[in-house]
Amino acid sequence: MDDVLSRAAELGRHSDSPRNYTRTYLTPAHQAAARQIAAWMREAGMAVRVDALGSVVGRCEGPPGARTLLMGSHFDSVRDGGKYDGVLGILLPIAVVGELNRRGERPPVALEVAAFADEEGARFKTSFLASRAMLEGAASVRALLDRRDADGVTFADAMRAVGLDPDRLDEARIDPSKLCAYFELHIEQGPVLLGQGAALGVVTSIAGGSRHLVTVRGEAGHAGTVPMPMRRDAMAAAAEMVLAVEECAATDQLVGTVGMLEVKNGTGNVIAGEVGFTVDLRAPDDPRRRALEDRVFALFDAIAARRGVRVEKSRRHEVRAAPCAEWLQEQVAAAIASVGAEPVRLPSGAGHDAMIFAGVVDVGMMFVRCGAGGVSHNPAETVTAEDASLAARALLRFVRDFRAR
Ligand code: HGY
Ligand code: MN
Ligand code: MN
Repeated sequence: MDDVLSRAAELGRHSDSPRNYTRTYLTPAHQAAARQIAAWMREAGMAVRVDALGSVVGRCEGPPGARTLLMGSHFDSVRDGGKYDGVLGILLPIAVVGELNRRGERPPVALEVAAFADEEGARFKTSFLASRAMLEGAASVRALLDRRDADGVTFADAMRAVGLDPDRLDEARIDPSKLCAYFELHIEQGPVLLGQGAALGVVTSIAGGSRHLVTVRGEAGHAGTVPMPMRRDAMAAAAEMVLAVEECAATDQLVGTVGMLEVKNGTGNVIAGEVGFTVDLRAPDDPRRRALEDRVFALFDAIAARRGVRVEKSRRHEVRAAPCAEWLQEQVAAAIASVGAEPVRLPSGAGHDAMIFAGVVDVGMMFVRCGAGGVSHNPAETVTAEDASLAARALLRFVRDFRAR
């Protein structure tokens, strides 16, 4: 089958930055990657379309009247990320469809491979944008069109710049009743498979998450003249809140992350008047995540009151925890076992487009072992050629033996 890792390396050269691998929504690098993916889909014998949000979808017909197994993942990235996050879940299904066509084999159902244009949301602070739009159309996107990126470009203008029309968002919608399942192959992005000496895993569930933007407002002042007890220092208050996120998540054995923090008009000799930061909270089930949110935000209010600053929290994104259907787990496990690998079952701490589909169709996921200690969202992210080849063979078997329920 196609050499997926060399294709991942080739796609990795399409980056917004010459210094690292960063591919954000609708940039020139993103569009070059989209064209390359479309070309590989055509080479594999698929009919290809680009949807209203810029996702690239390849289709391989199945038996007359058969429903569709949708396989997919994303081809945008985080900043300074790894080359396999999302991309592997696009390239491996393309390789499998190509192999079926080379063998002259018709799949048991129709197959579609979706390369989602935006999942990480790094450019416009969106999340799961492209998969949401496939199911919700304009309803999930229209409110984002005025968002601006770091250069002040609006989401709508970024669409127009690549020939997409913000007034035709609804055309991205698909009819989920035509799907028999959604399947996503992804690197694990963690150390579990590595720790168990397993190359492939069966995902049992996907942790839910929420992301918040927190703004702390104190009083800017002169670093040399304001006595410490008289300060309403937004930076010191934010720092205490950041540590509160870490402490609450650790205590609850969940995960909480502050990934971005920005001081408004920050200057070395000025007491910070306003600080903004992000909070990302995740849990295997929604009640535990909401309890964590409540604890964290109650602590923010107490810290703000004690320090005489104001704190505002706005929820920017929330996605519910999602189960992987048992019948799909069984078929994924059988495919992994058929290539001589141990089908280790594990939950996903990372979010995936599969969560968005879980609301309307049964979803399944297969993980591929992450090298380098299981690190991801980091340029050190890696997959071995052996594991990629084993994943391709397992995926081929999964597709050939697939039985819709
Ligand atoms: O944040 C996530 O879990 C995914 O990488 N978007
Ligand atoms: Mn990611
Ligand atoms: Mn991903």
